[in-house]
Formats: sequence, structure tokens, C-alpha cells
Amino acid sequence: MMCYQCEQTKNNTGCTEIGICGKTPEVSALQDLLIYSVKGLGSLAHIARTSAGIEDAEVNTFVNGAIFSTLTNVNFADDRFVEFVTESRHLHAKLAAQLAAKGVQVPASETAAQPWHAPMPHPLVWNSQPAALGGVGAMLEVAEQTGIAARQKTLGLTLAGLQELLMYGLKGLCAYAHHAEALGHRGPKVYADVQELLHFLSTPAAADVGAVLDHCFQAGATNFRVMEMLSNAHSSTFGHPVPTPVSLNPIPGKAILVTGHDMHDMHMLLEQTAGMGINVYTHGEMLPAHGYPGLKKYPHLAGHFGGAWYRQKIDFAAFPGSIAVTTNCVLDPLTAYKGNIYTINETGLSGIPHIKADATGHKDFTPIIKRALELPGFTEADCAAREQKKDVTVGFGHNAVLSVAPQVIDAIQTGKLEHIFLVGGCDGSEPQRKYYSKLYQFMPTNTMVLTLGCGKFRIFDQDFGTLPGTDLPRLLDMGQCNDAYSALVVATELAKVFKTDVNSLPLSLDLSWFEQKAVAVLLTLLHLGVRNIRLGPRLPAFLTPEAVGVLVDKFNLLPANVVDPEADMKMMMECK
Ligand code: FSO
Ligand code: SF4
Repeated sequence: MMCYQCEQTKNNTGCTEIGICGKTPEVSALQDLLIYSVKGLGSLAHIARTSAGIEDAEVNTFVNGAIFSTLTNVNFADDRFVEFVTESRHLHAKLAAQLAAKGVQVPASETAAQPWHAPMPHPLVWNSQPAALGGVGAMLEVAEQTGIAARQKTLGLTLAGLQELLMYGLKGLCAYAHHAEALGHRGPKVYADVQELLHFLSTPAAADVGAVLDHCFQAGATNFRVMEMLSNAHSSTFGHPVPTPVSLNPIPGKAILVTGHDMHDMHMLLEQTAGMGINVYTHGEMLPAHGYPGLKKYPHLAGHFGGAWYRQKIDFAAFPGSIAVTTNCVLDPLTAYKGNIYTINETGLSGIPHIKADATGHKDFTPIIKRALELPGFTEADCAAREQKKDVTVGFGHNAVLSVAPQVIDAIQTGKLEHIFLVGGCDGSEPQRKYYSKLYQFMPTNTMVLTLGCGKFRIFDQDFGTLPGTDLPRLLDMGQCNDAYSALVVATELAKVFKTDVNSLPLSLDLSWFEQKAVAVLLTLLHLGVRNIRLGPRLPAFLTPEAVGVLVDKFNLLPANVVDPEADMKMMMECK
């Protein structure tokens, strides 16, 4: 096995025996095979669209969902990947038949294996081979030949890493696109872009550093539209987020904890539990759910429980109800709560029940509800014994922030607001991530901070007060990692008012990354020409010093100074 797609990869070089995340070599190989197969299916869909005008909705949805399933901390169940690969080949055959019916032949030049496919054929060819792929064992034999290690040998480390940068960016944007699709928002151009980029990765042009980088920025452009589509999907379904206090103190009664990012699932679960006397709590990246009018109207959306994803073994073990996992990040469960947890959507855990949608998209959460009713829930004594915490406030999406734009602009013009920080992204367990907690201690009081993503859990319950001389809160939580879109809307609107560009605002971006959605957001920022971004706690292992050099030259991308946050703060206050 060889996997280096996330920030916690072993020794910042790659997981080779077992993933730090717990991913087994088998699951790793099956994920590699799925990506290889989906590159073939995406290529065929691109050819079918551009040469025969064929648009297959089933293929479009499958490609994005299958790619999403390979994200870090989404799915650890080998049988699910066997299903995905089988389905990929099935859809390939279906699409090939549609092309044949139109009398269109795939040109031989499109099926020629590139050196980095070796020893495998072009994925278009492999997908259509009638090989028996009955089970995990048979699939693993071929799967092991599709990993990054083989590509590194033929492409070299820099080019192999840049191709992965594109693929990881695609993984992130497919996750966001899949969330939007769950809410009925589809982007025909998004499917076309994803499949064009998958096609590109199997063409001779993908052996050129410049061409791969250009396609990375193209993926960033697509991701910007995807994040906008997802933002619109959320606000048109549930209303624009509004500032909302959220209780961190549980209340007596039966309980369900919802983790992940999927607001559609949260809504369905709230509907199905209405009036049953069960309290629903958010965990991790579900915290922003409390800000949406269409979700906060449910009185049994009772509060938030726990911190960022990496603490889930502590949080889930302490939760006296059932647990619904809508998306990443999920970890191999402890015995203490193995009987209480359920996966949904693209997530999967070996031996854990999985709730599938029916043909209409409806999900029946009865097993989760039944389990919640069997479990004790929070007792009066539990609640009394817990330390009473202050509420936190969520719901500062772009609509809410822009509604106070005149006050923010006045504060900048009168010197009450000297600098704005966007400290967004993911959290994780490594000690270097203490940098983000310490950073806030050095922030002067005449500054504001925008947070988003699970990185917010470093500070979300701290009191930042208001900007002196104003009633503007200093800490504004903009939402999930995909709500980076909101931050970009705010920055762009401020730049317009000050007749400048985002790079000239008194604004610093200090991003913590963990998995591939953060890669997609980074590619979007680079596509928009945003400079001086700090990235930490470590630079991606898949980027060689040569590749990083290109990004530093072009965008002045900076590694976060994790050993000296005070020095970083000083530089950011000087807009460096
Ligand atoms: Fe965090 Fe996990 Fe939202 Fe990520 S929960 S780490 S970038 O999956 O998605 O911020
Ligand atoms: Fe390692 Fe991250 Fe890959 Fe898991 S996803 S195997 S932790 S690099």
C-alpha cells in the first residue's frame, strides 16, 4: 500500500503498511482500483458527451459519489468498494452500448495506455474487459497495480504528485457536488468538467507539468462554482444562516448525535424524529446546522455535543444515544459504541449497519431511532454532573456578514478594525496544530477572525467579545469547510467597496488542511489569484520541493510557522 493523500500521512511521506487513519492495505488498493476504473468511466462519459451528445444522469451521479467514497475518513468497508468497482464497470458497459447504438466508435488514440498505467492497460480498456471480478481476492490482484507507487516510477515524484494534486482536488469538489445533488442542485457543467479532467489524466498531455498545473486551476474554478451551487442549495432549501446561539449542555432525554456534513440527512432525521421525545445533537461539522432557519425551527434540535472529528472516539463513547454518520470524518469505532453507530451515504465501516436511500432518495432512519429509544439517553444526573458551558454562536454566512458590511467598512475606515483573519480548514490531533490555538492569543483586540471548517473547534467556545467601539462580534463562524465560498463572497465585496483586489485588503488567510476537500478549496483560492496564503500544519507530502517552488513563485504560498505563531501573527498584521 502507498497512500499520501491526507495531511496525517506517516512521517509526511506516505502510509505504507496501514493508514494512520486505520485504512487497511486492502481498502487502500480497492480505492486505487476504483479511482483507476472511474478515470476510464469518466473518460468514456467525456467522449460520449463531446462526440455523441450523450448525457447519462446515472453515470454522472455515480462518478461523483464513487470519487467521494475514496476521500480520507469516509469509507473503510472493503465490500463497499467491491460494489463500487463492479458498478463502475457495469455503467461503462451501459455507456459503451449507447455509443455503439449511435454508431460512434472510440478512437484507438483514446484507448492507448500511457506509461503511468503500466502494467495495466488504459482504464477505458480495462473497464470493458470481461474479467471475472467476483470478490475481494480477485479484485485485489489487479488493484495492487493501480496505486501511486507504480505511477511514481514512470512519472517521477514531481509529476506524479501534481497529478495527485489534481485528483485530490477532484475528490474534494466531487464531495461538495454530491452534497448539492442530495438537495436537488445539479450542475451539468460540473459533471462535464469533472469528466473532462478525468479524461485529461489519461492523455499524453498529463505528462507535462505546466498542463497539469493549468488543469489544477481549472479544477479550482469548477470547485468555486460547486461551492456556490452548494451554498445556494443550502440557502434555498433551509434559508440563509442567521446568527444563532447553540447550547453545549445536553438536556435530559433520549438522544441522537449527527456527525458529518450532510444537511439533507439532518433535515430528514429531524422530520422523522419530530414529536417522539428524542433530542437531536450536532457533532463536528454539523454544528452550523443550528444557523439554518429551516433546521433550527425544529425544537428537538437541542444543541451540540463534542469537538472536532479526531475526538470522536471520546465523544461517541460518552454519548448515551445512537449516532448517525452522514459523511466524513469517521473513524473505526470502539467497542463501547459499535452497537450505536450507523453509516449513511458514501460512508462505510466494516460490520456497521448502513442506511441506503430508496429509489426516491428517501432514507428510513428507523434503525437509528429505535436504537436511540433503547439507549438510556441523558439523565437528569448526567446533565447536572456535566460542567455547564456557555453557548456558542454560529450562522455568520455571507448573507449575515454582508448585512453588517456598513459597520465593518466604517470600522476599517475609522481604524477600529485593523485586520481580518480567515483561520479556516480542518482540525487534527497532531501537536503542531496547537499553532492554531496559540495564534489567537496573539491577535490584537482591534482585529476580527472568520472561522470555517472543523478547525474552528480550536477556539469555538472562547469569548472573543466585540470589536472595541462597535457592537460587532470579533469571532464570526462562517460554517463548514465548503462555506469558504461565503468568506470569498465577503472578501470580494469588501474589495469592491475599497476599489481594490482581495490581495490588497487588510486580510490574511491562514489555512489548516487535512483532507482532499481542503485541497479543492486551496485550488479555488489559487485559481482566483489569492496570494500569501499560509498553509499548515505541514505542506502536502505529495508535493515535492520543486512543485512547492512553483506555487511559491506564483502565489507566495507560505508554510505556517508552527513553531512561532507570534512571528506569523506579526507578519500577517504587516499584510505579509
Ligand atoms: Fe473537517 Fe473531516 Fe469539513 Fe474535512 S470533518 S476534516 S476538510 O472532512 O471536511 O472540515
Ligand atoms: Fe494515510 Fe491519510 Fe491515506 Fe489514511 S488517508 S492511509 S492516513 S495518507
